[in-house]
Order: sequence, then C-alpha cells, then structure tokens
Amino acid sequence: MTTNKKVLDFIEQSKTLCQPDEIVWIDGSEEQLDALRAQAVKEKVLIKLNQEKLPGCYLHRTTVNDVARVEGRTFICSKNKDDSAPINNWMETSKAFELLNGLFKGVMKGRTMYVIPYSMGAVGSKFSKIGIELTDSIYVVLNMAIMTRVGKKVMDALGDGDFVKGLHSYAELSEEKRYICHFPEENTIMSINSNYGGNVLLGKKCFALRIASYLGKTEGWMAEHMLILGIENPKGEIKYVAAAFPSACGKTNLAMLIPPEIYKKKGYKVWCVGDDIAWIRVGEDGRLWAVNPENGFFGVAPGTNMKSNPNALLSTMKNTIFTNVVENLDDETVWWEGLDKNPPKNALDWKGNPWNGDMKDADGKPIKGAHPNSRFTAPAINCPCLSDKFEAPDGVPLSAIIFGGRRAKTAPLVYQSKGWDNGVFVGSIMASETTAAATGAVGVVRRDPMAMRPFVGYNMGDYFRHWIEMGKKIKNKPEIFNVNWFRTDDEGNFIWPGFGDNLRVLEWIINRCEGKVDAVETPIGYVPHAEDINIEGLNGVTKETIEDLLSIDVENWKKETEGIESFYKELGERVPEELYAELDALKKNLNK
Ligand code: OXD
Ligand code: MN
Repeated sequence: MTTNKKVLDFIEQSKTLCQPDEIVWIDGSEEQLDALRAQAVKEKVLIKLNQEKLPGCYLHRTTVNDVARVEGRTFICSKNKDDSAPINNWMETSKAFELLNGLFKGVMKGRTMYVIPYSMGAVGSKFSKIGIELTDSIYVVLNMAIMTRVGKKVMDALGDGDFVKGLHSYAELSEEKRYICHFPEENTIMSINSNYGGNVLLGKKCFALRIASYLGKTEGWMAEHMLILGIENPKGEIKYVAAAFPSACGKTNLAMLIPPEIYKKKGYKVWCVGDDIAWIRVGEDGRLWAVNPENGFFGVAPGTNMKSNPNALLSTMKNTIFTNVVENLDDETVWWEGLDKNPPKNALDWKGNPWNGDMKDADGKPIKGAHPNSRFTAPAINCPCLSDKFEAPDGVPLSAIIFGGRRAKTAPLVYQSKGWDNGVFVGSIMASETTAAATGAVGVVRRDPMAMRPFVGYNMGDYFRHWIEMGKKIKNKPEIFNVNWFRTDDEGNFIWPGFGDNLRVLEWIINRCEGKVDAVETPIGYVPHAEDINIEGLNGVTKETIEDLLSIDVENWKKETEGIESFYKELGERVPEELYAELDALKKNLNK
C-alpha cells in the first residue's frame, strides 16, 4: 500500500521483533471491515447484537483485570527525568526500549499483525497528523475504524511523510507486565498486555494528547483535553467554545447539550464538534482555531439515557461497539445502570455471568450488571447534533475557553479570568473533589491542571510555560472562564440543575465575550450580576439561589491558595514565575 521507506522499515522491524504469522493491512474498505467483524464473532471477540434494533452493533467483554486506563502503568519516557516528571511516571528512554523489546519478543507468534494507518483530524488537512498502529487485536482494529479515519486514503495523504509509530499487543493480558509507554522524543508509543480502550486505541489519549501535547510544544500549537461546541443564537450566529473538565464531570453531556425548552422555543441550538480532545492553533486572523482530531465517541455507558444525554444515546443506535455492558438475552440488545428503570430479566452481566435486575448483594444493595466504566464506541456521524464544521480542515474559531471541576463549596457557578495569564493560572489550579462514589475519603482535592494531569506528555511546569507563551502569539485572545456545576447545599444536594440548563451559563459567557453584559469584580475574577443569569422557566431556582451560587467565601479561598502553593512546589522549579505572580496577586486581593 506504500513505498514510504520509514513505514516499511517500521513494519519490518516490528515483524522481526513480534514474529506474527501474517501481516494484514487495513485498507478502510467496508468489505474488509465486514470480514473482520465476522471473524471477530467467530473467534468470540465480539457478540453480534439484534441487527433490527441495533444495526451494525456488537458487544465485547474485556478480561476482568483490564477495565480502565491504568495511570500507574502509564509512562512518559525521555532521556532526562525532569523532562517528564514529577507528575508523570518516568522511564529512561533506552531502559524502556530494552524492557519493552524484551516483552514484545515473539509475542505475535500464531497471530496476525494488523497495520492500521490512521489520521487524527480530517484526512489531508494540514493540521491533521498521521499514525500507524500495529496490533494483534481485532477489537483494536474495529474500534480504531470508528474512532479515527483509517485506511488507504490515509497512506495516500502520508506520501513519504512522518508518522507516529504505535505498537500494541494484548500479549497475555498480564497485569504485572502491562505497560503503556510513550516516547515523545521518538514519536513512538508501545502498549502491551492490555486490550482496554484508553490503553490500546493509540490514536486517542496516547497520541492525540500525550504525544501531541509534546508536538504542540515544539511546533507552537496545543493539544488539550477539551470538548468543543457551537452555540447558535436565534439570529443563526454560531459561537464556539472549548471546555476542559476532569474525567467524570459530564464532558460528553455538555458537548451534546439539549437547550432548555424556553431556549429551544427562541431558536437556540447547540452543535457538537467534539467531546474529548481539541487540537488548537493560532489562525491567520489571530484567533484560536480548534479541531476535534477524533472521528467517534468513546463514551461511558452507565448514566447515559434519554434524559441525561439523548444525543449520545441516539449515537449508539447503529454501527457501535459496546464494551462491558449487560447483554439482554431475550432480544440481544444491551443495558446498563441508568439507561432506564427496566433492567432485563434474562441477561448476562459484563463478566458474562447470568444476571437480572432483581439481584441483591448480602447488604441488600442491587448487584450491578454493567461495569461502571463500561463504554460505547460510536461513530461521530451518528450524533444528531453533530456540527457541520466537524470535518472543516481549519476547525472552528474559539470565543471562549472554559475550565471546570467538581467543587462542593469553593468555586462559584462561573467566573471570568482577568486576561490570558490569569486564565492560565485558573486552568493550572483546576481541581476536583472526590465524591462518595469513588473509593477513599470524600472531599479530597485532586489537582488536575487543565484536566491534563494524566495526559501531558512532558513536564507540567513546561506545559504551563507553553500556555503562557501561546498567549503572546494570539492577537485576538479568547476569554477564559471557570465553571462549577457541582456546588452543594449544607445537606450535600446539588444547587444548580446542570445538564441542559448549563446553557444559561454559556449564554452569559458568550455575552461577556461580546461585551454585551457587565460583571462584578471579585478577588478571583469577574462573576455575573445575579440577574444576568437567565432563570426563566427554571423551577425552584430564584435570584437568591443564583446569588448563593455566585458567592465567594474568602476564608475558603485563603485555604485554597495554600493548596495551590504546595501543588506548585510539588511540580518543581519549572512552574513559570508568571503563575507565582498570579498567585501573589490573588493572595493580595483576598486580604484587601
Ligand atoms: C476518558 C477519560 O476516557 O478522560 O475520556 O478518562
Ligand atoms: Mn477524556
């Protein structure tokens, strides 16, 4: 399929190392993918679902020890420790290659090695990047064919150019020998002993965030853990925002938001460009432009339903691969906790054991059927609110960047930073508090700068420096905001309704970007006048509720500055002085 010598060498070297019986190029044709699906069903890698109700849909079960990203087994390898540490796990490049080459030796004997040429971003766009993933997993091939653009057209676009090398083998799925290793300095990813999405679909977190963040630093652009959405007003004008939230803060829900009734009636619409990753560049017009490099959604199934996120649910109705959800044996469909109130009576749980919705554990609690991190891999094209700019080679211009986290008391519903450097500071102090649902103590703050803690492919201080430097290149900067949908009352109940009503906050954000509304200056930034958040048609939320949501507890924030300072210290010497200056300014403001 190619005469690109670098590609041929990479395949030849990997063949010598892994010793597969056979090599198969993925050309991206429907015939080939169909044949692979049939083979996967025969080999019991996939289960074919009800083709009338869920055309083109399949179910996969992972092994029990392989159900999530493994941050403890994920490494950023570089020659110098400081170029990766202290937040990342570090391995020295040559040591890591030695270890992995040992593990990959002969690992594909008796198996086929698939060659997947894939493009992150529209094929042929000058902003897109190409990767080649070599894998022995049909599951990976079929998921990559949903999540990215694959096949011959990608090789044609590559010509004799450069690409990111990715080598994956599920090997023996051993937990002890599981490694997800990134070599940003060598444009290489090696992943072994897992077959779970985030660890093995190398285009996603591994390339589009970890390797790409490093490429962005060297080439002057940004790879961010952000959704991108467009808000269309009744005049038909569309403004785009990108937003970063830590995992499990509702990114996919916000990306596919359904406007509240009163907004719908007026003609507001929301368009989804992406739900997880944004590649951002400075355009010729001096604005920031963002593309979603992916081609599908790898979403969490539990909690997805016709109320929480109808667009996501509708996206999964065809050509989707479900992983670790419940299999309904009566009609060969799928189910998960939070889909509806009618769990199947005759089903298999995510492990493949007999299950029904009435089963209880020794404490009388319902036994879950789907894994809490069970997933759907759905083509973006299925999404009813997909933006018509989804394939636009230059992406969409950003009016605002939004950061957010899960904070019970500290952060107000929304505030605006005082310019770019202050906005970078706001992103750098992002945090979420652990909830009762997670293991460990409740209310423990985990700092997750720009939601990139697990995804920056280099030193975090250098990453902050890159943000500061980017600011100097952007003539028409977007405004930077922070939101918090998760403020609670004294009984621990969420005060803000969230979901579609978050559009009310986005509306204020857009109005601020356009200079249409003023705001109140506080020690942390600008917050809305309560009356500028539209509460029309919102039951139980009054102007007083909004005032409460926007209030800033100075004592709490003083404590917060101590937490920020110790986090910066933990990150080491490369944290830019500009950010320490922002911290000092905040402290002064709080003491005024
Ligand atoms: C994801 C994550 O799966 O951020 O997108 O964990
Ligand atoms: Mn994510």
